[in-house]
Amino acid sequence: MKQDSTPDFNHQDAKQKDLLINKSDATNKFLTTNQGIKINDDNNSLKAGERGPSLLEDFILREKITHFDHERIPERIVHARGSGAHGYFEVTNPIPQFTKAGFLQEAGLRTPVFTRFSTVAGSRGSTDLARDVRGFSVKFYTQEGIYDFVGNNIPVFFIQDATKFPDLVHAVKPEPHNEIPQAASAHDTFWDFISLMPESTHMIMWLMSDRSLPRSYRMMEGFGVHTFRFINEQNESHFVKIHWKPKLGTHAVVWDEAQKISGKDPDFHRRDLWEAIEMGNFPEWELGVQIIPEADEHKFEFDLLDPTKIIPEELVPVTIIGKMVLNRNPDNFFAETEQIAFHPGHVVPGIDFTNDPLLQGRLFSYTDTQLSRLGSPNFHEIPINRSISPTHNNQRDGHMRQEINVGRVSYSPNSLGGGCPYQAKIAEGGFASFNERVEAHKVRGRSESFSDHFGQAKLFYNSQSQTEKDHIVRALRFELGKVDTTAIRVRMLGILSQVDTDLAAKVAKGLRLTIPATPEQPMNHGVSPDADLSQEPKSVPSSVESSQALSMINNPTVQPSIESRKVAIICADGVDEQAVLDIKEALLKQSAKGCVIAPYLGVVKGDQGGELAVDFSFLTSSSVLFDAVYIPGGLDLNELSEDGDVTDFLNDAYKHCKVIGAQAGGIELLSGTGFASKIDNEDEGIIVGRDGDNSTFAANFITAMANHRIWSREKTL
Ligand code: HDE
Repeated sequence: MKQDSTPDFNHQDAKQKDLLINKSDATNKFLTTNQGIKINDDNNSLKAGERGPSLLEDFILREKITHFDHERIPERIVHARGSGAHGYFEVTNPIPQFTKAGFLQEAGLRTPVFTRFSTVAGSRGSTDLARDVRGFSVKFYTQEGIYDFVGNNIPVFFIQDATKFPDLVHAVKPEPHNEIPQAASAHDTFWDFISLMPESTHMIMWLMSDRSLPRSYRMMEGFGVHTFRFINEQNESHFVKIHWKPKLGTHAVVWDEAQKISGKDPDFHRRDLWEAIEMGNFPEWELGVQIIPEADEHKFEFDLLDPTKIIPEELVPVTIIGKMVLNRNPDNFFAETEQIAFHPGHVVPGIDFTNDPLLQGRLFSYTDTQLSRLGSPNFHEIPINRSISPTHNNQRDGHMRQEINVGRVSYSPNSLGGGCPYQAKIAEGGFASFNERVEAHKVRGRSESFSDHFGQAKLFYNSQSQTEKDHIVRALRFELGKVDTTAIRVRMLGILSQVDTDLAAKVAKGLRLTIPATPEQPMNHGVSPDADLSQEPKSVPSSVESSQALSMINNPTVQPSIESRKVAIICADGVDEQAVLDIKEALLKQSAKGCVIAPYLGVVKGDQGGELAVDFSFLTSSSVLFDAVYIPGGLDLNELSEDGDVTDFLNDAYKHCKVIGAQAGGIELLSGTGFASKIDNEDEGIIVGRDGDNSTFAANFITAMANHRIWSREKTL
């Protein structure tokens, strides 16, 4: 059935209502066994005498321990580490001319969603700040059934064919003999594989860029990666690439900062998402589409079916059609975030697949993996996975079946059940696959149109600002520097030289190696003698030389803002309390937050006799957990400037290109900790206020912060 044509604004709550029947709240309730027996003593097991052996009869002990013994399920083979939230999707610009999907038909129509972000390589307990791709999955509970968007924060992928996925994942995961390193690509097996797979070069440029170190899940883009199809009421198909654009812009941390955050707060992204939602700073993205008519399928210098390619926005602009707002944290991590099961094959009428060979393989994998992860073909009955539109079919039984199907009929055709459940005509909302004509020989091969492996890697590199290019060089020096086998490093230099000779030379300089004169032909490793080697990797120059949308720094759509940013306010007894209150208020007006950091927890005494609550001590926080630092006047300099923690705090903030502000006596503290020459040289990110005008100081501080980082501090390579 098509979605109601009148916008139903209550529909956004439909999933919450659906989940209610499974929620359990123990407030003011008795403790019971799973069989409902009230428990009288939860502290002692049943024994033969107070000092004697436990009795097998103790069904309460056995039930409790047995359940505990089985609490864990296998973690996801990839994307194990993740965090999620509920929210809604709202249509802003309906596109019925392209798709008949009910949830995209009416402006204002809201559909409930659950969105999960993840890293790829690390285990469930690994750090959020690994250099890695981020998963970006959205489950839409539409009135026509479940639609899953299962994308990444990078618009291309490492490989072109699904059959290489297990190899890729084996290569990047911890090495099998010693299970080292955790959540890191900087090791031999990963770069061995990559250096032999030139098709991964474009993806490697993105992975080595700051895209793989997001400042927040709320500040990253999402991409469907593959080309999909939209199908309209007339059964016409258009190709589509799907984009999510974050309202807060796309921002990253720097690598040294990422590594330190991993120690100080490995839950940094999880906490950030949770706290933002609790504070009412609801994360928001716009949904955009690039639409390509069927007739234009072969118009580009790359193949639309090749998942290692983007469509530059200069060739096909992104049209915004809706927005997603995440406004509710889960009640229970396991029940919701862990048990949610996404699948790119969960589509609704109006959305369909292409023959992208990576996508085709994924269509098999995602149901299959749930069978071992969630343990049963009934995983769709788990509350978070349950469709809010009714489900009826003749599938029956299996582990943990919840539904109680009534009647004697579980087959079709039937007459005993009146032929129910009925098949739906297309006009009644029945899903019919797009009737694409396919006429071909059965081959185990790859289209020649997939053999450009360097053209768009160059486009990406050329589109970066100098700062971003330098970060890519440093990332490659780090990653390859962690590789023990010199031959792998050299082979990678050969690949990089096909992207950009300057890039390769700078990486080579860092590794003290020479770029090989003739790059090895990587494809020839491990191929069978009769394999077709005619498709050597090549470089097709991109018709677009540089694309601003690919740079985070040059991207014109990112507006300066400090919304939801955090500022560390360094305090001690005697602090100018009015200055602290004024900056906090100024930050709050821009939806940012000031946190008081002091040598000790509790309170600090202000210069007017008031008290300021301390949020963190230097021991429980670190400047890597904040976006900027402010030092007010009136501090007890003896207490602060001799404390190495304060110096580390400021040094890290400076090194990570963050804004540091100081007023009155705070300027002395800054000078005393080695920043005197930087103040004199008028570093644009060091904001000083000497005249006691708190509001002008706050305005200057906020303006400097709104540009995210002071990149001019970094030495150009
Ligand atoms: Fe996945 N991927 N993938 N993947 N993927 C999984 O499914 C797989 C690929 C992505 O938050 C698994 O339920 C194959 C591309 C995300 O729960 C598994 C191939 C993209 C998530 C699987 C790919 C993704 C997964 C593991 C190559 C971006 C996390 C657990 C053919 C477009 C979803 C699970 C969540 C998860 C297989 C490639 C995104 C094993 C075989 C390309 C965001 O089924």
